[in-house]
Amino acid sequence: MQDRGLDVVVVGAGFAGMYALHRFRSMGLAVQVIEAGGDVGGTWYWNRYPGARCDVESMEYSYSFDEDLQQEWDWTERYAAQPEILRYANHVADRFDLRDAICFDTRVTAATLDEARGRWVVETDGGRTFEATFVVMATGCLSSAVVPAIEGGESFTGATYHTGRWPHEGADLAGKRVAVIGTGSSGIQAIPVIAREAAELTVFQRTAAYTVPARNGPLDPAEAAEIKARYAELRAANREMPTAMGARMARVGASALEVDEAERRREYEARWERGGFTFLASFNDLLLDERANETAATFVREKIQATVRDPALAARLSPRQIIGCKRLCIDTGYYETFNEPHVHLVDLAETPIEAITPTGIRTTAGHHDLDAIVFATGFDAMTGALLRIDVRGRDGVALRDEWAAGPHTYLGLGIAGFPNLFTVTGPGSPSVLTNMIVSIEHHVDWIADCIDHLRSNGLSAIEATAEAQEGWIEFVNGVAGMTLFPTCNSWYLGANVPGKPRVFMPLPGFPLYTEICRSVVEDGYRGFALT
Ligand code: NA7
Repeated sequence: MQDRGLDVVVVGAGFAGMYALHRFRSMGLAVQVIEAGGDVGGTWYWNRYPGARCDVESMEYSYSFDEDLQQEWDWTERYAAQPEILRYANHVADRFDLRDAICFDTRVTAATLDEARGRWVVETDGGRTFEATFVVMATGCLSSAVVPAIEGGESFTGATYHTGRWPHEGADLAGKRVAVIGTGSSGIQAIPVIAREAAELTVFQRTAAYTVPARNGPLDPAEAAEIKARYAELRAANREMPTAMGARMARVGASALEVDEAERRREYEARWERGGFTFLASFNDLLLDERANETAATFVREKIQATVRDPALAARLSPRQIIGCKRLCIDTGYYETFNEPHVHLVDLAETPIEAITPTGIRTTAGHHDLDAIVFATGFDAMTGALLRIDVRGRDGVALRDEWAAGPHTYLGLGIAGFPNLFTVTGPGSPSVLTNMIVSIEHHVDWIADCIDHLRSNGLSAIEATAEAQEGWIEFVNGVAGMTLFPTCNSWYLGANVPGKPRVFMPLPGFPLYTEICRSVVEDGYRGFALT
């Protein structure tokens, strides 16, 4: 079966795909969304692990495009848990009647440009094919789960789970001997919750992560009302923040090295007590200057030592890398969990995993008998979901080949050789370094305005030029190189996936980026060829 009369195919029905559908449809375009999951929600559809929660505050992690929507929805907690965010996604789908344009349980396998006809042919695993003028990849930055290849991985006879593909019916871990491999955001959220039900919990840590208390709790209705009363103003202020969030706790212009030790401590302590990402906004040079960064890192290590009773265990849990270089984690009771007698830490730097066996995990120090293994091992970030699709542009060139040495885009929106194909929050844009929903809305609006521009000027195609693309990559590398981000083995760099090219993928700094996108349009889509 083939659907031919479409203007746009959108791949993915997460927050990006849902807004794209709504926005494009309200312009009168014929849109089809294709989604691998059984319903809307994207990352919040898949990540159902115990403790799953957004690390951006709920009043900020929500759409701003519709005033009535943002006024009518009431969040219950300061940080929304996965079920509540999924309810929100469903509410949006119902409210804007999105479902009838979404083809669920269907994975896009290929997207091929038919150059002669100026159409994209999109193939799916269900055998259905779609044809459209534009393809918008709303495939998510963290949607391609990675289970590491460990010897004997298939031999384990107990239950295995990945946090990013958690079973809908849940996992019964009560009274079980459970391993969690991985201590990124997912592991750090899941570990305290799993510890409450497991008989024994063993955490396998490759790199200790920095985590700051969430101080989650019921959302104060007075605070929510106060935010809603001036929502537009707050959203606008957030768009002026480097990470597109946290304007309410901004501190502008102070270097950690300009103030004395006592003032630094007061600032860190206040933000530690408030909880959340705002800790990294204590001073403006924490991700620019190693000495400044070390003051914040030392503060957190001291907190770990004060929380974890066994000093040797506290030392193993203490990270050494730059704080904020990997995404800062936000936790509820993470370090405290390690004071429980049934919770154990295996430091893989000291005793690496040798193999998974039918009954557990063997390290160089011995065997751990297990009933269940939870992989909290992350994602093939930013490019994984895109490259799983066989995307072919001009002359049949495969995106997989084009990106063999790392992703090349212009603005994280367009790719030379792939006309009329857009990436939402693609590599080369701020994306994962920001509040994702703000970046998503910005990209969808930019793409919508672009399509509108083409239509109203009788143009049929837009394509990034190779020169603009090369210049953009240099620019992104240059900006990233001025920060401390490239100094550690993060998934921003692709370092967590063996064999993946090490390229720093997101662009730090949301306001500068949006300003560039605006000026590109103002200059008649500078760097794009319009035909
Ligand atoms: P992350 O942040 O990529 O964390 C994955 C964790 O798994 C991290 O601690 C990794 O250690 C560890 N890992 C990965 N592979 C292995 C192997 N082979 N052996 C042992 N340990 C391993 O993913 P999350 O799901 O926690 O979070 C992703 C994002 O979702 C997060 O940043 C938020 O934006 C939401 P490593 O640090 O690589 O040494």
